[in-house]
Amino acid sequence: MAKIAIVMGSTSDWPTMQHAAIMLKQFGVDFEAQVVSAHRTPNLLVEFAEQAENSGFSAIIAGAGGAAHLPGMIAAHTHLPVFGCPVKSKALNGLDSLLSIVQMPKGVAVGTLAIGEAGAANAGLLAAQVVALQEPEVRKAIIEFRESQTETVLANGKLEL
Ligand code: RP5
Repeated sequence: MAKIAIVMGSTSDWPTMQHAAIMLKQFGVDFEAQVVSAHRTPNLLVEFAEQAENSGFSAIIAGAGGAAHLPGMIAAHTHLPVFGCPVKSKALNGLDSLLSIVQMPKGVAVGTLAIGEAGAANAGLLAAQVVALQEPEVRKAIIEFRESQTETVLANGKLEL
């Protein structure tokens, strides 16, 4: 079974990044989550990214805040798909994180998600969709999730004063 790596710059990113993990768990996709900091553990970053494919990961979700180099640096050291999650920063509310992650120069790709919890959850969903290409059970779980989401909206869409 394929598995997904979730990495983040700090333990302080986990309240956001756990939403990627929650989504993967919901679809029955295995994952491993760990702190890998571009600034504080640069050697670990290189080692992790270079070994990620051999370690059995199908994609990497990378979340960071502020001057958020982590997703781009990981993408530079692996051929796996990398999904970047801008974590809300204290000073600039995550706009700094978003711009740091999204503006990758041509030739090295990071798929950038929204700032914060929604982006992390959608990174989990996207990574599960990658796994679903090979795993029929995961594909089925994603289709059921989407159908149930649609039904919930349709059932609660009428508004009254
Ligand atoms: C980044 O710096 C991390 O991704 C985190 O979002 C931010 C702040 O880290 P801490 O000072 O809370 O450890 O590297």
